[in-house]
Amino acid sequence: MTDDAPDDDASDDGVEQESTDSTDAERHDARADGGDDVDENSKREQLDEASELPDDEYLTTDQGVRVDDTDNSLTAGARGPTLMEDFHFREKMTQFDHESIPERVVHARGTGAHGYFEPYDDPDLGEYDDVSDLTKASFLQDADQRTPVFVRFSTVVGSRGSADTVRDVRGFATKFYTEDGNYDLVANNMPPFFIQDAMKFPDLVHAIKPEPDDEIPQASAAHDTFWDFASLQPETTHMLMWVLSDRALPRYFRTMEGFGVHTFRLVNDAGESRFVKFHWRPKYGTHSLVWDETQKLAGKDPDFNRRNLYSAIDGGDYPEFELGVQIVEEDDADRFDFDLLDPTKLVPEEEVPVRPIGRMVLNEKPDNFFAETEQVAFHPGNVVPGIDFTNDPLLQGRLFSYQDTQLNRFNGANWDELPINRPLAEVHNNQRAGFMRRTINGGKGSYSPNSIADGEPTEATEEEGAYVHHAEKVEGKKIRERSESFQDHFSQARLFWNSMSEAEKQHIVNATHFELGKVERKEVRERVVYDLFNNVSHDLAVRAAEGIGIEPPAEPGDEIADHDRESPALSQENTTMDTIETRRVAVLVDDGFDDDQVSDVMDDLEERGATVEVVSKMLGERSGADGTTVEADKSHVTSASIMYDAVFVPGGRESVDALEEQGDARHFVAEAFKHKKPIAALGDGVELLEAVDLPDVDLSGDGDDVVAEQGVVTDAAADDVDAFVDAFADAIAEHRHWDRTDETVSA
Ligand code: HDE
Repeated sequence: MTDDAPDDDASDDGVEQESTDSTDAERHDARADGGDDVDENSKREQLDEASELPDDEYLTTDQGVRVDDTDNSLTAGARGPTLMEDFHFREKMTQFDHESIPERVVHARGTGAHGYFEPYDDPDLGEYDDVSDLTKASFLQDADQRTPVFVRFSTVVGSRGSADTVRDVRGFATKFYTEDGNYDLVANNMPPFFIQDAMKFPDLVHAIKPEPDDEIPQASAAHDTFWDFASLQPETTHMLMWVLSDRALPRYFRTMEGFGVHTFRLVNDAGESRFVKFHWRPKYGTHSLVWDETQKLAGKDPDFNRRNLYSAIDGGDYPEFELGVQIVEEDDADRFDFDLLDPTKLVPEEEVPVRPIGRMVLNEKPDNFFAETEQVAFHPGNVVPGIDFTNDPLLQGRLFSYQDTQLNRFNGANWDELPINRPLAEVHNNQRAGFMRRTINGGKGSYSPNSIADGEPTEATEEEGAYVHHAEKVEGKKIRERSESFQDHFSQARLFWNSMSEAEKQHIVNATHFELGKVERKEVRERVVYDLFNNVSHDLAVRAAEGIGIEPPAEPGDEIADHDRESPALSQENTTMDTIETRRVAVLVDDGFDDDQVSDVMDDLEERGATVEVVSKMLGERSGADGTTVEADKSHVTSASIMYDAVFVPGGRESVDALEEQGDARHFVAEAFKHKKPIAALGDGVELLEAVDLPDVDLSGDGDDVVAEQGVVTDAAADDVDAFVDAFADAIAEHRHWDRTDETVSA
């Protein structure tokens, strides 16, 4: 938005122009401080305005008529037929019958949050002093300017009511309400995609969705049609590695990376364009659930990730992500052994580092799921000056699909007027009709060129802030052909496999046993292993084959990607592990716990930023040996170790004796151990760990110093609580302890 834009003048001097929409003035007012800078509060104000409740607290119909009885239909006699003239009944039922809109064909299950984005003060842009050298996008320039955002996280395959913890790609879509209009970064939590050309998307989605005859299975790729498709479409191989890996099982949305997938362009004021890959990096590290946890959580708390997003916001642990860019000069694009336009490839961070340029904080829950999270409509084609497209054939197809899908979801073209989709930037154009039009546009000038509305709204020049597409030179014959440079399907799949730690590799192998183990057709299982996996890694192919009843291949495949390259950035073992902020710790107690140990350890962990909850057999108050009381946050029936990142067992004779008797308490510790989580015990509490018989772990049974082994921290003497909490915090920061040898049940 530039100061000399003709419409600004119009609204500033208060003269109502024929072409000015009646709601534009309201939008203008809603902008923070009356200034030109968009503030993160202004979207909130706009939404509050839209949801303003009337002063009258009486129940009314949609026509504003007060209602006398909303419990009984109007009938002819107390036991007689219902009368058609009961307008309140008819309206109430009609509204109910039409309460849903078509769920998204993919990404149906989602969770949203409001927040803001702000560029960094001193962006570490290497050779670029200033982000303006890279892009003219105004919301990326000024560290003092906060841009409101709305983010929707989603799973892809399952229906709206499916579980949060399924094995799947996660969507990570962000709408930036910038002063130059809305910009949508519609990203996923994995950097490659399954296919190279949008033409294949309906086939991919038909194959991975529940099978068409019986609609089984829900929210899962573990069935014949998906693997049949994948086995015949080798370009899926790199993405298959990601989907089989821990990345497909994120523990919380706020500890998940995001990737723009495609190569986009950044364009600066001088019209210079560079290629860019977008990254979101979570502040507290990238973490995953283990498979066994996902299965149990799907029953015990199918809203696990959604609930956590909101409890984090409620508790002030605002989810935070850093926006980073990988920049490739246009002249440099040919230096890779893959094509930058191929969306099944990533740019290894070791070759092109990710440069942080700003941060996003999610600090507010939506007020209404339907109006905001369900009705938000993203579109990768929503860009602002300074951000542009490339010829990636997947991206090009998306530019059609998202607009089209919104027409289906909203039954018309006016979805962008809904409060959650409406830009903060002013809107002036000649579109003024269609289903459910909300704006009442005045005047006769609804065409261009016109003279009767003084030619307005007028087109802007580039200097006045108009979006001008990058003038890329394009020529070619009309053909249906996949570029030769898109043909290597195995090198990056191998790069990913090579980069995994041994535990991560084992998880991928375990995942193949589940996913392919559910495939009934043996020839499909064979094709996946022989034609795909065996060209990634012979080791992977053999280990996968062993679990799914097919003959392990004798030799590596003919197209094996024979290199030993690794990219450490791909392994979650290299994620942030120096903080316990926002981690959730369970304290297991019963009556008679050691008062000091409970309060000292809880206080210390909370001071370090962890969230600590008391878990006991039943809800209610528990009393310590010295008479202090704590309120149980959760009972064994409603919780389990799978909902926490770590477990602490304090001492106290009576409490520990009671816990030893409780199967649920013993199971809590044993299960946390199996899932490689940090466990700590003080004083008598160590006895509960002994009762569970944690294999091959040395406990401080002889009462000496703090012992920390494989993430199990104990101090039976309980004489140095500070040292104990230090060791426990180190163990929590590490997240999981893969060195545990117990393989009785694989995690
Ligand atoms: Fe989407 N995708 N997609 N997608 N996508 C949709 O749009 C589509 C792709 C992504 O929270 C749909 O509004 C095609 C890649 C997210 O509302 C639909 C192709 C990436 C969301 C659609 C792709 C995404 C969607 C369904 C291949 C990562 C959820 C509902 C050409 C960069 C947005 C809707 C939200 C949603 C089409 C591939 C991310 C049908 C045709 C690659 C995060 O339009």
